[in-house]
Amino acid sequence: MNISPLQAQRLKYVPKLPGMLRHGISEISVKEGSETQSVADQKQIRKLFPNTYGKKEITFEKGVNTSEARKQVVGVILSGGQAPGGHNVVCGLYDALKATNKENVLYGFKGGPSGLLEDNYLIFDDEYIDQFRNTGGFDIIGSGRTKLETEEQFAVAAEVCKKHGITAIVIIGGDDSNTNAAVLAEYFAAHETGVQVIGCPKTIDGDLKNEDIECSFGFDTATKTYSELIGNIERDANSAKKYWHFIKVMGRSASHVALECALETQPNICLVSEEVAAKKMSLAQIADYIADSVAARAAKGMNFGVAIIPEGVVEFVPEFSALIKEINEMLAGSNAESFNALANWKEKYAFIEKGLSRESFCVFASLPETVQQQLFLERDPHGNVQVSLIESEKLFSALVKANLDERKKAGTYKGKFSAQHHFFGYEGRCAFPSNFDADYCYSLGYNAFMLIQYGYNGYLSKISNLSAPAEEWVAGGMPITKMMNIERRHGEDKPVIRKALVELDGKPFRYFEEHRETWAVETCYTYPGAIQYYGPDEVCNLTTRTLALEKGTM
Ligand code: FBP
Repeated sequence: MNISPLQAQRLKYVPKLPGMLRHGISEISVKEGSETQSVADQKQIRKLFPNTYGKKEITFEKGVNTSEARKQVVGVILSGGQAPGGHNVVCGLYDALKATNKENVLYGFKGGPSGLLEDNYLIFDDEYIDQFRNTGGFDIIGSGRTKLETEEQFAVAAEVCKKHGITAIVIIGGDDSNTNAAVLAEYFAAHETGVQVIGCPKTIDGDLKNEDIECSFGFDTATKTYSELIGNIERDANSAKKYWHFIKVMGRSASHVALECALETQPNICLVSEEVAAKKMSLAQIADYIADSVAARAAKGMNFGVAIIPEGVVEFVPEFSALIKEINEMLAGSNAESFNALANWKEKYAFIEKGLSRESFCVFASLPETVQQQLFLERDPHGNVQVSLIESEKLFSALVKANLDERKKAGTYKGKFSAQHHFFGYEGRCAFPSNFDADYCYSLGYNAFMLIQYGYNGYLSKISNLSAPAEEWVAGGMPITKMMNIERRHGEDKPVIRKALVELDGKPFRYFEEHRETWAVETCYTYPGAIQYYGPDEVCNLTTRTLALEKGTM
């Protein structure tokens, strides 16, 4: 096979399990804790999940394995965006399943949840799975974004499970996919199918976390990959001393990725969307804030810098989200056709001016023309503006330039401003998992099988105490309903796992807040370098700063 030397070495890496799962399958016993309640809206959630609500949290420990000895046929699905370590979840699941009983079978449904609905699968064996150990990507079975959410889909899923004698489904996904896992688990229980559902917390965005889930897998590797690149750019900036780099990093909604990268690299600026929303900052205020740093550094002779922009920030700017809402309404139904039929941008611009309120048109008019046009390019299947396609790194650098031009006219700024733009997203989602993600993911998968073996349904595989060495990690499970509340989605009240945004009174943000004024003016860059897989513990078994700060180990 044609593989790189690093991949050849990584295939041999033996992921570390929590101490309590290291004794061999026959010595893993379960300890039940107390019954659980959903984080909010207990009455409604209980009503919606009569069969799976209120179950007990559980922990595994050394003892006699008392689980029922029955043949297990498990199906696994990778759902949503790629995150480093997904292959190891599958490997851990497979190894625990085979270690329990050689006759057990693992199905992999291909291309995401649609693989289950279309009965499109492969059956894992040693030879196939061994090629994917400790590698990045989801190509072992592929992933997809089909949502498993309707009764019709659940009925098809039940049929497919029945056909293959499947006893459990493991869904590896983010908050939405695990919400759907909980609904599917309830459906299977209500219809007495005998099929269990277990979820595993995935997403590079880091927004699937709560008091039970310390972090989602993939966040560690993705942020380390982006931080390496940002550190390299910082060093380039500090060498050439002639560019301001505007770097957008992934994270559809929450700013955990941007914040973690800032903690790792100490850039001059990092926007945090949650703060922008809390302070109701306008585009002009944000531009002014960045321009202050540019001007202060220029006054010290430093016409260079680095600014990190979270992918989702524009949606958190109140005036911008109001503009998007108006555009969506303006182009609803057949209006989109009339708009598209207009001959040129000048005519379109006049149409837009007529259709928007005065406030929104002012915001629109202040945008660079490329960004204005991006608002009308591709629309999502519901006809809405796709905010992720807006090049916010270019938007902010253009607004900063305009701000600096004004300062120049007023004689308050004499520097030079030349910008470079970058977007780091897909670069990090399929990197070779760091040792942390390789170990964490393998443990999540191994643990998911123990939950299946002990008969749990509607649980999330939970590994905690993650800032300690793997030996001290704690393995167990938590009912997904515990993480749910009711939120308004598409005009309806829906039970969903609460998304974790950056907490402005949390330790990671507070640390950033304490240092950012200095970082904005001085050059305090730190250069994390590439992820290390071999070598001293302090470089190859590092957790994220976010986790270290949250757990008080930094
Ligand atoms: P998940 O929430 O499914 O893990 O995906 C997150 C993410 O990587 C975001 O950071 C990004 O905005 C989005 O996926 C990109 O999606 P796509 O892969 O469909 O372009």
